[in-house]
Amino acid sequence: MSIDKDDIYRQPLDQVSDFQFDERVVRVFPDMIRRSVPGYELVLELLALAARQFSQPASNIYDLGCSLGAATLAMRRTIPHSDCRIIAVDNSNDMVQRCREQIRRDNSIVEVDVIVADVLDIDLANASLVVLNFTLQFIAPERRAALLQSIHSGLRPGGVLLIAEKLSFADQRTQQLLDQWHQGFKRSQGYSDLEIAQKRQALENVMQPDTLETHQQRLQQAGFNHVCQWFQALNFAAVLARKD
Ligand code: GEK
Repeated sequence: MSIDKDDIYRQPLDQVSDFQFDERVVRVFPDMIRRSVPGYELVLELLALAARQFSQPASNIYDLGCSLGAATLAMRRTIPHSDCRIIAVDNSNDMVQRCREQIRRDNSIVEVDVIVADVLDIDLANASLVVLNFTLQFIAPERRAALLQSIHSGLRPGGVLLIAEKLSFADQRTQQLLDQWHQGFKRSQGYSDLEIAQKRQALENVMQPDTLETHQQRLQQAGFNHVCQWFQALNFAAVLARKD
């Protein structure tokens, strides 16, 4: 797939509407996420290693909010069990169409189903590994706990959930400092101040980050026995939650 450069917010807009994962975003998505999320590529590399370590024979691996399938592809290439199946889910039809093309071009053995669905409507079963790679932040906050409970009940014993997210911070100084640092990261990736401001406005009602403490507490309440942080770059972090 040829990757177009993200120029969606380059020109001044009369009105900035809410961000949507539509055809326009699909076209530039790989460039957009790499230039917006510090450490995105490293997280993918580590997900590939996680798939090697945590996938269990004859189990399902879920990639919830799969976009173009970057995490699915990374994991597919390292899962050592040919009888595993990856179920990749996204509620954007445009994303899923393009994701299916990407998967078709890859000839790894593990089977992949790419499904258009809301992750809140999925019945997970026989899972050894579930990935929410920068997806939970787009789910309505009041529905996040129920989603984690349903993931917990769909996991096998020893199963693992990996969540990567943008964080918010209770401490205002930390919030400001990391926000500014993140803006500096985006500038260094070639985004102008106007692009940064318009994208931020578009995401305001759509993406709602939680604090690390909220993530940890909610995972424990959902029944996970072990929760630990495994990554942070500026205001982006990732946690592992394991079911005994
Ligand atoms: C990656 N994981 O490249 N149900 C299903 N999908 C959803 C829902 C929902 N309720 N809400 C949002 N999405 C990917 C990156 S992007 C992160 C994930 C970002 C989908 C949405 O359509 C989009 O494709 C994805 O979640 C979030 O590893 O753009 O920052």
